[in-house]
Amino acid sequence: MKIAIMGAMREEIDPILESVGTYQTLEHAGNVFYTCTYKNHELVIAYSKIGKVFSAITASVMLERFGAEVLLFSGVAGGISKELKIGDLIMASALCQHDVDIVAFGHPYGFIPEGTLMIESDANLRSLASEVAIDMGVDLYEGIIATGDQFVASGERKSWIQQTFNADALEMEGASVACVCQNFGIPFFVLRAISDTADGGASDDFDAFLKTSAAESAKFILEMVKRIGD
Ligand code: OS5
Repeated sequence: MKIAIMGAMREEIDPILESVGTYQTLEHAGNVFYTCTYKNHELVIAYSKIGKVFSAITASVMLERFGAEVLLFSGVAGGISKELKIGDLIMASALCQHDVDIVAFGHPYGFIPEGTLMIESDANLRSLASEVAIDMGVDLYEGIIATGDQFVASGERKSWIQQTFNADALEMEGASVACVCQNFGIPFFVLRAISDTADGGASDDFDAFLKTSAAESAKFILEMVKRIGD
């Protein structure tokens, strides 16, 4: 199967590239795409750069130009739920855009006409992930991930996102990638390991835990890849 694996930052895909062996590189549309064969699958791997616009470009290219049949996102997130500690893994049940605001026209926060407030990730990939978590002996949380073009480092903003969207974690790319996959009819899965708790100390924690948390997420995603199609 042709599988796309993407992250937003180089640090989020480096552990994947280090594990897959040899790969080819191809530059297109402002990104470098890494292709290889791994466990009988053809992989295309890339980091998009930060935010909704760059991640939508990368996801679109992976589906249109590289013909990916499934897309897995691996990276880090700010934790909202008190249950989530730094290093914990969360898979998105559904994703939304916390920075969409056309409430002046009577729409709820996050809603765009002809779109959906929440985009659900693929149920089969989520069940596979639950099995992988049991076999790896790791806790895997499932919940709503809220995406926006903001690095959230404020308790006030974090609470608003929690209350408005019932979100458990937040980041800057998941919902845009989900939107691309929904529109192309491609199954997708978003996994994030917590790097910070999106409040006053977020930037320091992010710097301290980006690499270790990204590695946790990457390791899990590669275990999933090994079992896709079994
Ligand atoms: O991709 C962005 C979203 N990621 C998830 C995340 C998050 N999102 C929102 N709020 C939080 N509290 C979050 N915690 C984790 C992580 C990433 C956040 S933006 C980090 C930007 C850090 C940075 N800025 N400049 N550089 C790094 C240096 C640099 C230089 C050259 C090329 C690339 C980076």
